Amino acid sequence: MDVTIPDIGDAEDVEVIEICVVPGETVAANDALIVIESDKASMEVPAPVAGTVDKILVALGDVVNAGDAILRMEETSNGEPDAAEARAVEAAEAEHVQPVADGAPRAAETERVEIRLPDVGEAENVSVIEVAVAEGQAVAVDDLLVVVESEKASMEIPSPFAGTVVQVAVGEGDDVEEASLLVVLEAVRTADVATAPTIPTTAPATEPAEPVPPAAKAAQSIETPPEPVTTTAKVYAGPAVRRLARELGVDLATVNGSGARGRILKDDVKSFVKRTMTTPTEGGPAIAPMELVDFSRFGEIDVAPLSRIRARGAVNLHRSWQHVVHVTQHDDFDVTDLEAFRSSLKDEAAAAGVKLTPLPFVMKACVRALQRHPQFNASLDPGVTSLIFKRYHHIGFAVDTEDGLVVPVVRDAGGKGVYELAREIARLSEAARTKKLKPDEMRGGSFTISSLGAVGGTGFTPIVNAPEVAILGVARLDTRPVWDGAAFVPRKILPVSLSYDHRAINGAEAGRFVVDLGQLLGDFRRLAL
Ligand code: CAO
Repeated sequence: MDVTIPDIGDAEDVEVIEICVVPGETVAANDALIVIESDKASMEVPAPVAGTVDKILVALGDVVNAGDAILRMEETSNGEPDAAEARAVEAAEAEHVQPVADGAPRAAETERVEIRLPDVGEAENVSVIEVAVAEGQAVAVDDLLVVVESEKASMEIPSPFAGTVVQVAVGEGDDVEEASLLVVLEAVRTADVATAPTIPTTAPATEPAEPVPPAAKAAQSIETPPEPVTTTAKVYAGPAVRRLARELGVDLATVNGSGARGRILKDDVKSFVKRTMTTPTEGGPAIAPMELVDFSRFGEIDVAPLSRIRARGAVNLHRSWQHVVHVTQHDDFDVTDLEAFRSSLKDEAAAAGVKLTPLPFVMKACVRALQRHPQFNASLDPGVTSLIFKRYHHIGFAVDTEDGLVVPVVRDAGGKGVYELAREIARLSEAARTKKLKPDEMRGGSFTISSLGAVGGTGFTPIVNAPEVAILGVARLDTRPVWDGAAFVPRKILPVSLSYDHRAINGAEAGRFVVDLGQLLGDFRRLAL
């Protein structure tokens, strides 16, 4: 027989997200065959009868609709209800008649029961995060109906009775409080109900020895601790959990469920990720991924995609942050004389069409310091076995653009005078801001300067632009009172912060580099030495 997708309400074009069986597998009636998922919910398509799977007609990711054939199976006759029994079971279903172990259906009382949210303690802002049932669906005792979540915990609301869902009074995202109506059940009450879980109305009247029907599995697992779910074929989890697992790239088949009957909860997925990520590996403990928080639960939000520059920059910065052993050395340079010199050049520079900011002077001095301290103009090989010294001095500088940070490179900065450097900086930053930089103008840097001087601040810790090994952060120069041994005198002070890769450079070397740079900027004539 062909098994088809049942009526799935308003949902159309639902996706096959899980195939729970393989050809040749024996299934009991009601065993999950596949799981489909719409935008709002996921749903297991159960085996209508016990039998053997012959052929699977869909693949993961296929889009299906009600009536589509998903699987071909052969109904088993051994131990299965014969046609008459099957009809009796159907009749029992229709009239809420409870089949019992001896196969003789007997009438059961049905009663409308309202399932309301129980006492949720101190919890505030409780909302529905998962609705696990649909109207018309048959449920067994302890089947999950709804999952609610407060700011601190999530809570499953199971069905206290077997029966049929006649109304689902909440939707995902609804806010609820104690006693809110969740689900209305047409509950089946029999004498057995009080003492044992009710066999769902769809269970076969005569239980075959093997395979074990789902109702029996349910009964077993209520009495004994739930078996961990370990096979891909039998993942038991709701849509929200499946969505979370997909977002985090977790294979649910490898997660043990701690919920009723081995159901996988969100917390199980999170603990799994945490365990996996913190299991020490060769390179040390890995880092657990950030969780996606639904901020809209706390207030209005806007979501803007990152520009490609920002997204790529984020990846590069993160990589550098993880690989480079960062140390930042701070210093204040007395640049009073340099500032006097720069002011004196203003008219001349303007006549030459150049804007002389402190940056080209800093760049010029950096090249000289790099020549004297070549390990700052180097890269570590990825295996961290050698230092690659560069004989060229291509200096990158960070440019703030509306799309994010861009780092153009001034080539052979050592061979250029301050005016020429100023022109190059102006040209490249203009090109960066108007998106006209050529790829070659962003490659090959051997050292980077990040100047926030025009913006402000007294210091910051720049991230090394790996595979370079050092970066100079320049903050805003200011006039400060400095003690000259006899009195406080006003001096122009330029705060700088040198971040470096401690794997390639040791602290004393960094100290010497910074002192040297300070002397060069303190007395620019030293560049001639
Ligand atoms: N202290 C005080 N004033 C400074 C200064 C400093 N350290 N550096 C520059 N200024 C002044 C300049 O003299 C100029 O003043 P005037 O307009 O009076 O002449 C003004 O600030 C603006 O300078 P600028 O920004 O036009 O030029 P620049 O050479 O200093 O910098 C550039 C060029 C491209 C680096 C800069 O425009 C920029 O984008 N900076 C941001 C870099 C950034 O985002 N870094 C952080 C990266 S995260 O690591």
